[in-house]
Amino acid sequence: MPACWRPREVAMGMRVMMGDITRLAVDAIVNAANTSLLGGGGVDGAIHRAAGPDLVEECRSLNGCKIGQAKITKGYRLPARHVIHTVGPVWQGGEKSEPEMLASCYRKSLELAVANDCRTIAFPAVSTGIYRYPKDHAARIAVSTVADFLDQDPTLIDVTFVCFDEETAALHRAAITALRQD
Ligand code: AR6
Repeated sequence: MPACWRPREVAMGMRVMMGDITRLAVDAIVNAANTSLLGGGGVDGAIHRAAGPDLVEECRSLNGCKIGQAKITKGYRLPARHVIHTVGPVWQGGEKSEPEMLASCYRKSLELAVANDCRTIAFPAVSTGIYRYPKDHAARIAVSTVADFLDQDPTLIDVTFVCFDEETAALHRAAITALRQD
């Protein structure tokens, strides 16, 4: 495992790592996509670049994806077997169902992972980049939604939050710690 991948916290089947999600050899990585599913910037751009052009070809056949939903493809040149594309909400102040939509992204991605026999899944911090969702709120939603899911479905054994910056990693670790203290 490259030195940049530093496991920081393991609790309830969840761990936090710093690093580039395109490097992870897990059953499924999650992409923070847009409704077209045809690529973009941020982690979406990185995933498409690493997977190669066959990924966008398969994505074309999916007819897009609604906010809060998820669709699955193969991983092509990625070390991950699958990519689960989910579309997070654009932050508009928090009164436009953004929390519910963000939670739905995590839940639907996990449901799709289980339905496709994926036992290891890695998430980026959906919506917290170009879509401007406040990082602390998003981390709490991510962690609590995944924890609720794992409580109900122990078949999905390993969930990794792959954070691109130390602040995001610290927020995920803090959210996991807070959950343990409940
Ligand atoms: N590995 C892990 N995390 C990453 C990586 C990477 N390689 N690259 C960026 N991040 P963003 P969004 C982090 O903007 O806010 C695209 O154009 C990043 O630091 O990728 O959901 C889509 O097509 C941040 O913490 O996604 C949509 O149009 C997190 O990933 C739009 O951006 C999410 O940032 C989606 O915006």
